[in-house]
Amino acid sequence: MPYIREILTDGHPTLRRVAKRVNPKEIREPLFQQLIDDMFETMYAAPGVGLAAPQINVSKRLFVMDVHDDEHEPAVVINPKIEELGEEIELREGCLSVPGLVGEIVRFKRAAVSGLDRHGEKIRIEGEGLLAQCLQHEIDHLNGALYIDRAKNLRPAVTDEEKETAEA
Ligand code: GNR
Ligand code: NI
Repeated sequence: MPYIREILTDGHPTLRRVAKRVNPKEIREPLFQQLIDDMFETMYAAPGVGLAAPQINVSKRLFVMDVHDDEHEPAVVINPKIEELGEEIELREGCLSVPGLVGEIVRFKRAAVSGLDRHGEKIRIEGEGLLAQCLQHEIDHLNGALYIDRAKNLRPAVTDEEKETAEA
């Protein structure tokens, strides 16, 4: 059964490590499948639109995501490679590992990620808006970066909009 794992917060060294690539042979193993299930469980409970493995103290290159729109299914991406597309825009952002804060960050408007799914099959996800923002945010986690490293106007979430960004 999947269970909710503890989400690390800023200050924990695992959040600052460059996560290790996953050996594709490991993907089929029950413990790895459990990790994926637990990541979804933890992301939905938070609630959040994405969660990277280092946030639950697993320094491996994978993340889960569910932006809750009609065009994109919930996804797990293992060993992701990102293409940043289109122009840059400033967006409001939050992170489950930096609870209660929001700030503005410059991101690419569109992004695509290719990698492996939970069966070890190749996948590619491309989009704009929150999906593109989330892809870039999760890749940053795998590289030991947090949005607060580059954010402007970092502040406690006060308005309803800010709270929504801060927690989901
Ligand atoms: O749930 C989340 N919401 C969010 C909102 C704006 C920009 C990025 C994000 S990702 C965040 C979940 C999280 O911290 N993933 O690593
Ligand atoms: Ni985050």
